[in-house]
Amino acid sequence: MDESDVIDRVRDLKIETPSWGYGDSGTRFKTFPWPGAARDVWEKIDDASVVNRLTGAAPSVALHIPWDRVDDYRQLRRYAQDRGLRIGAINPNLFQEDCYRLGSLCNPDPAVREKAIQHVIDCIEICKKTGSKVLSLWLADGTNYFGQDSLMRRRRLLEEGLEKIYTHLPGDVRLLLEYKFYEPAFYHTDVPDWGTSYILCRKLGSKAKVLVDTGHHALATNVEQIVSTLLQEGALGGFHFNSRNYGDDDLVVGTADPFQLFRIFFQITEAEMSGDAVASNCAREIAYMIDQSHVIEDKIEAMILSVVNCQEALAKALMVDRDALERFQRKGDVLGAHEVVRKAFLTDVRPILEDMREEAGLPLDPIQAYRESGYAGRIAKERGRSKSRGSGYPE
Ligand code: LRH
Ligand code: MN
Repeated sequence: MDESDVIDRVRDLKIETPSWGYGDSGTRFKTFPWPGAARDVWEKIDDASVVNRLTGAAPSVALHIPWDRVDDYRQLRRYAQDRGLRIGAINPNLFQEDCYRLGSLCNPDPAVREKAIQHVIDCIEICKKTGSKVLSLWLADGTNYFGQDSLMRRRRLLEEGLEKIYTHLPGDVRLLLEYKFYEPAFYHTDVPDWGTSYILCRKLGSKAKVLVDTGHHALATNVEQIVSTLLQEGALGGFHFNSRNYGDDDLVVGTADPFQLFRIFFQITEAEMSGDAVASNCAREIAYMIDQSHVIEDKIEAMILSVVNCQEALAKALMVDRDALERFQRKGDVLGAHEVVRKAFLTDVRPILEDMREEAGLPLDPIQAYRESGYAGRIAKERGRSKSRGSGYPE
C-alpha cells in the first residue's frame, strides 16, 4: 500500500480513552497519588481533550458508572463537546457494591440480580442522554471454589438477565459483552472466554457483540486468531486495548508485546480488504477503546503513547505486501511468507505518521509536544491547591 493510502486509513483510526485511566489507580498493594491526577469526571474530560488535541485520534471518552456519575448527563455531554469530545461507551459497574459478593446477574439472590439489571437499565438511560452508542458490559461474576455454585443455574440466570437488558436497548445502541478468564473470581468466571461471550451474544441478537480485552486471556492464547474468527462471524464489537506480561496487567498497549498488536491489526486489515462482506462490515464497525490503569507513570502521556502505538501498529500492518504474501502462502513457502510480514513489522512507519500529522496541522511528535506543553506541571499546581468538583456541574 502506498504512503497516501496508509495515511488515509490511519487518519480514520479513532481510539476511545477510558475516563478511569486518568485518575489515580493502583494495585491491591498500593495506589501512588500522581501530582495533578484527574479527581473527577470533569478533569478526566479535560485531560482526555489534551490527548485528542495532540493526537487528533481520540475524540471520545468512555465512562464508568457510578465512578463518573453526575447530576446532569446532558451538561456532561455539552462539557465534553465544548472540548472537542463526545461521550463514548457507558460501562455499568457491577463489581463494587457489597451485594455483589456472589455475583451480579448470576447471583443466587433474585433481589441482587434485579438490582444489577436495574443498574444496567439506568446506564442505558445514560446512553440516551450522552448520545453514547455503546453499552460495554463486563461481569466480575464467578466462584472461588468447586461446588460453590451450580454452573448450569448461573448460566441460565445470566441468559435471563441479559435478555431483560437487551429488551431495553435502543435501536442504535450496541451491547458489547466483555469476557475475562479469571479475577476477581479464582475458580470459574461466568463469561470466561470469547466462545461463551459469542454464544450469549448470538442468542441475544444483532446488537450484541463480543468485546476483546487484550489482557483477558490465558498466557499463550492466540488473540489475533480469536479476532479473525469473530470478524468472520460478524461478532467482533470492539477492543479494550492494553498490554500485559502475566495477568490482567493493564499496561500501555503495544509496550509488552508490540508484535502481538501488529498481528491483531493485520487480522483487522485482512478482514477489511477481504471482500468478505460480513468480515469487512464488522471490521468497519469496531469500537477501538483503551482500557488501562496507570499506576506509576504520567497518565496523559501514557494515553498519548497508547494512541501512537495503535497508529504505528496499523500503519505497519498496512505495509504488508499482500500479493507477495498470498503468492508465498499458496506456494507453501513458509519462511517466504513469514518474511513478508516480518519486513512490514520492522518498517519504520514514524515518518509516514509525521507526514499524516503535518497534513492535519498536528504536532509531529505528540509525546514531545505534551512534555513541552507544560500541561503536567500546570495541573499539578492547579489541582494541588483546588478542591475536586465531584458530580456537580463546575462553576
Ligand atoms: C475488567 C476490566 C473491565 C473494566 C475494568 C476497569 O478487568 O477490563 O473492562 O470495567 O477493567
Ligand atoms: Mn476491559
